[in-house]
Amino acid sequence: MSDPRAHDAAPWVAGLVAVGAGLAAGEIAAVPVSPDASPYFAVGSSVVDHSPQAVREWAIQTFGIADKVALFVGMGFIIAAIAGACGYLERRRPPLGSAIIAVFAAVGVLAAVNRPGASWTYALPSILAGVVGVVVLRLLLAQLADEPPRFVDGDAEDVDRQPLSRRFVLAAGGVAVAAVAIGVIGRRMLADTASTLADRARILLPKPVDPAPPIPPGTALNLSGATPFITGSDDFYRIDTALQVPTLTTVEWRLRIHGEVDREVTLTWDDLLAMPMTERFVTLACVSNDVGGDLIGNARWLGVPMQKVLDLAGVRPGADMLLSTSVDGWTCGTPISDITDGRDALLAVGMNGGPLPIEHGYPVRQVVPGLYGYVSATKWVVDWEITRFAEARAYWTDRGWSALGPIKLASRIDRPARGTSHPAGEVVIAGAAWAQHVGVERVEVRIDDGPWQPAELATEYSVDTWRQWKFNWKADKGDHTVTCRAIDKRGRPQVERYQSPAPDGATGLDELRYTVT
Ligand SMILES: Nc1nc2c(c(=O)[nH]1)N[C@H]1C(S)=C(S)[C@@H](COP(=O)(O)O)O[C@H]1N2
Ligand SMILES: [Mo]
Repeated sequence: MSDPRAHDAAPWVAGLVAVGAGLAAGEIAAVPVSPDASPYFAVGSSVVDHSPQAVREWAIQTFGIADKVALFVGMGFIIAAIAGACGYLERRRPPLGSAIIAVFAAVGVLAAVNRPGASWTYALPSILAGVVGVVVLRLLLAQLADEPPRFVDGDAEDVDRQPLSRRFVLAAGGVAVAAVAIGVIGRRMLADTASTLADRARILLPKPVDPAPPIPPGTALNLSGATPFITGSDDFYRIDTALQVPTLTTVEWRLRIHGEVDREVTLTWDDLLAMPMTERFVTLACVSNDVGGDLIGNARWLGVPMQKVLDLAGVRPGADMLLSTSVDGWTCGTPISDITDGRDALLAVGMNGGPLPIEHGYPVRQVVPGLYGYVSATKWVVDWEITRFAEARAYWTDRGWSALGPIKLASRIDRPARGTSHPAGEVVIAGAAWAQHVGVERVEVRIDDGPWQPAELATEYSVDTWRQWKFNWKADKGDHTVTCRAIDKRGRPQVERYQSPAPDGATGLDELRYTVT
């Protein structure tokens, strides 16, 4: 009697299949509404938007650019556990399982109608998901309850201890297959980037009237294992809060400029493309980049100087913040003084010779040398409000990060890889250093507790790009620690004391250990 029967698992399976069917219904129902109306993604996005700073930092530190995948997998496990429990509870204490599904549907409704630009129709997919979940759960459990009790030795067996009915297996299997099919079709239709990709393939970008200066010889050291000077668009780090990449075409794109301006202006793609274009290499960095981290990249950007775009509207005296908003409602506050001081702040349409990749902000994004991405680099940008730091807050400043985010001076060791062994003799250490909009003056290397020794610097391309360096180390036997530090053109060395990225960027020195044999 005590041997485990498949029957014990049946209510859990019923819960899982029912919730899966509900989610699949939610996906397909979101197709005519909006990708943001999908219950799964609406709740996921709200989790991202409301997770505390420490959790976000932990996720980026632990999973890096795979943080979104980690969130999806984590949510999947949590939903599966709750779904199974709903089946169990509905069987034991009806209608508790149905009630929990209804609560989750309500959470979906709330999350969806609070997405940027949402209307009441965003509630419908979650409502449908809840109804389908409850109905399927009840129908499946009814297949179990309908079994007539079997009599063994004259006793009625416990209802829960009967062999699984064929009807239950067929029903659960059938619904599961249908749910997977519908879910996959719904997801494909929601994540449809086809029209954006077609738009991207069709457009022609103008030649810059002010092209990027050529790369002088000696800028790239071309050492294996070291950072290339130019980061390819496919290798460029991606950080954003968008669980589904926004799909905007150049036909749909508008930039509305309003707030403390002399006149409101709305730019179309053709308006923007008619303006003279500038092309520059700029090294973009994320504030979450920890010491030695790789959330940084250097690309060739093509765009219109942001100052020229501001001039179309005319910034009123006293305004000090450009509050930019992306099509998916992310906001960013940039000091107007950093846009108008002559640096190459671009409203960019091109990256490394092509249009922006969709994940990097197609069709239009901002790039401002010297500022971390969270205060400057709005992707899929559609709205500019001219305002004041005293009046407005942006996405990450609302979550504990500093309102101002100048990039901190930093350097990194790229090769040899951490913890590797090397024969005694010459070991070439190399890396990169950056002090955007100030410039790197010097890089120094320290072996164990020895003196700081100068590294050999690659040719500087510009103060807005990172600079490569190398150091020929005469390594003797033993375990060694190699540390690097940069000094900027203002004569300031890197801050040695470690500080984690929050709230305004990491400090501390990159330090790698090697074994020499
Ligand atoms: N719309 C939008 N733009 C955004 C973000 C975002 O979450 N949403 N993240 C910013 C941050 S924190 C960084 S570091 C840069 C990263 O740009 P990339 O993904 O092209 O490297 O984009 C910025 N622009
Ligand atoms: Mo960032």
